[in-house]
Parts: sequence; structure tokens; C-alpha cells
Amino acid sequence: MPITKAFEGKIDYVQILDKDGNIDQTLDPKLPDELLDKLYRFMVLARTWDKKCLALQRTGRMYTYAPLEGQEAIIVGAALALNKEDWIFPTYRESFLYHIRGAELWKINLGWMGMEDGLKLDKSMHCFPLAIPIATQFPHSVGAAYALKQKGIKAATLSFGGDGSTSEGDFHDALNFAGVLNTPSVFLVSNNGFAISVPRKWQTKSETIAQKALAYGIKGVQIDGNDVLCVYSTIKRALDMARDGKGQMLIEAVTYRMGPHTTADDPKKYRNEEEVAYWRERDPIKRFQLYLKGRGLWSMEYEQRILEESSKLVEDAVAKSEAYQPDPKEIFRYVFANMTPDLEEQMQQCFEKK
Ligand SMILES: Cc1ncc(C[n+]2csc(CCOP(=O)(O)OP(=O)(O)O)c2C)c(N)n1
Repeated sequence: MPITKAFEGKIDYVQILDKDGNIDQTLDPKLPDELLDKLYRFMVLARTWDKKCLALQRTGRMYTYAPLEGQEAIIVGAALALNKEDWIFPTYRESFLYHIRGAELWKINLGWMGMEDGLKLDKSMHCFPLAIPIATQFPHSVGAAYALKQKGIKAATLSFGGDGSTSEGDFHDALNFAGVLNTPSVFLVSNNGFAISVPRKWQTKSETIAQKALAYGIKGVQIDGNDVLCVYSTIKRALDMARDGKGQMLIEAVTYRMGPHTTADDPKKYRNEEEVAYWRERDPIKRFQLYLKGRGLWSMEYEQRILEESSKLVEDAVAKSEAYQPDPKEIFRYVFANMTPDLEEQMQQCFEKK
């Protein structure tokens, strides 16, 4: 099981909504109804899209895909906590975040279908590319945060990673530089229990990942990553703090990846049914639904409407991405920033008229 116990008095563990949707009144962020609705809608859309991507991959219509089921609260809570001016440094697991930042879903599909065009995002979205090499995004984010600081721009960076990424040197270099240079940085580690098949306990002997912040003189907190109210309010607080020059924060969001690591993985080989059932009961969408219901903001009709809308958005996006005709020359163009003479020659040979 992933650890949920806080490091003795030094690191707090925060949860606002329990698994049955009951709220801790002392921590209630009192978000407006409109924002609660948005959080819920995006989580439902994320799950609908995720299921579709998995099905597309299984039927040969999409290449490798990294499922997000179980981690919706982290992705949606983080996305809505950001200001437009802030910059994000996501991994393969957070591609849906691009949609909340303004990218059309069909373009994100294109990326997973192997077409570079899909991942050419408008610079105004302030999104860095999805990091596939583990942990490289952390030092990039600190460099960008340092640049923001030097330029006097009031914005922060939010970088994402998994529990496995904290075993890479890049993670530690980044936290160290962020503290020393006092950059406007927030680090979000989704502790989903595994780095592919490697369990969290094999990454580190530390009781929590959050406590690693202490070594670098920055703040650390462990939160319930399946509680969208907690994710949203913790990240918002951390970003406000970073933008105000009041320090950096490492947030460890404890969660669980319900599906495979990617479509190339079979989780049945390294985890058991009871563990999955334990986390199914802690589902981020279910508990938020119960909370909204208790507040009179959820009904069957509302659910039906949202499901239909999500399904239509996803199906329209699939139709558009499948109709897209990429330029086959892209196979050669995107290998390096500038094509080598060899590649130029190969491209010409391929496309010259016979
Ligand atoms: C530098 C590097 N080493 C190894 C890999 C292969 N790899 C891909 S995903 C992964 C596990 C990452 O686990 P974690 O950071 O916990 O993130 P999660 O996938 O669980 O979200 C590994 C080792 C890689 N992509 N990059």
C-alpha cells in the first residue's frame, strides 16, 4: 500500500474530503458552486476521454497511451489552480491538462497517434512538452522559474512527476536549485504506488516523499491526491506562495493508478485484486459526486447531461483526429531540430517521382 502516514510532526498529511464525500469543516476551502461544477465536469470528461483512448489503442487506432484513471483529481485540481501566466511541465500522464489549458482534445489525440502536429501547442498556453524521460522536467521548470524571477514576471512554474521520478538525480538537483535561487517553483509528485512495476517502497526508505523537501530548505506536504478539493486548494496556496517570493513547495499527492502504466503494461503481474478494490473505494470522482449531492449540486439528470456532453466531445475529437492527414515528410523532419544531410537525402529518395 502507498504510505499515507505523515513524517512525525514535520510533514502534514492533509485530506479535506474523505472517501465517502464528507468534508472536514475546518479545512473547507468554500469554493463557489461554479468552480465545483467545473472541477466535476472536467474530471468526468477526463475519465470519458481516457476510456476512449484505451479502447482506441486496443483496437489499433492509437499507439501507446498512458492512462490516467484514478488520477483525475490531481490533473484537474492542478489545472484549475493555475493562473494563465503560470507555466506547466507535465509528464505523459498529464496530457489531458493541455485541454484544460486550452488545447483541443483532437490535437492531444493526434499526439498519441504519433503525429507531431498535435503537440504543437500555442505558446500562450505556457505548456512545456510532455516529459517522457523521467524527471528531466524538474530542472527545466526551475530554469524557467529563475527566468521569470529575473524578468520580474509574477508567475510560477508547476512541474509534475511520479514517485519513481524522485529517485532520479534531476529531481534532487531541481529542488536544491529552487531553494538556493529562491525561484517561484512548485513540485507536484503523484505517488501512485508504482513506477511501472516497481513499488513505492523500493524507491526510497523515507516514510514520505514530501519529507525530501526538508533537506533542500523548502516546504513539503503530503496530501490525499484523490480529494480534488485538497489538491486544488493546496496547489493554489503553493502557487500563491511561490509567486509572492515566499518559497517553494513539494507536494506529494497520494493516489493510485487504476489502469496499466501504459498500454504496453500488464499490472496483474505485480499487484493484487484486493489492492485495486481498496483504491476503487477511494475513487476521486465518486467521492466528489457524493459531496456535491450532499450540497444539492448533483442529480441523476445532471449526471446524465454531463456524461452525454463528455461523450459527444470525445467522439467528435476522435472523428476529427482520425480524419487528419499528416504530411508524411514529418517522419524525417522531426528527428532532429535541423535535418542532417543523410535525412535530407533519404527524404528526397522517398518522395522523388519514379
Ligand atoms: C530517464 C528514464 N529512465 C527510464 C525510463 C523508463 N520509464 C518510463 S516510465 C517509468 C516509470 C516512472 O514512474 P513514476 O515516476 O512513478 O511515474 P508514473 O508512470 O507512475 O506516473 C520508467 C522507469 C524513462 N522514460 N526515462
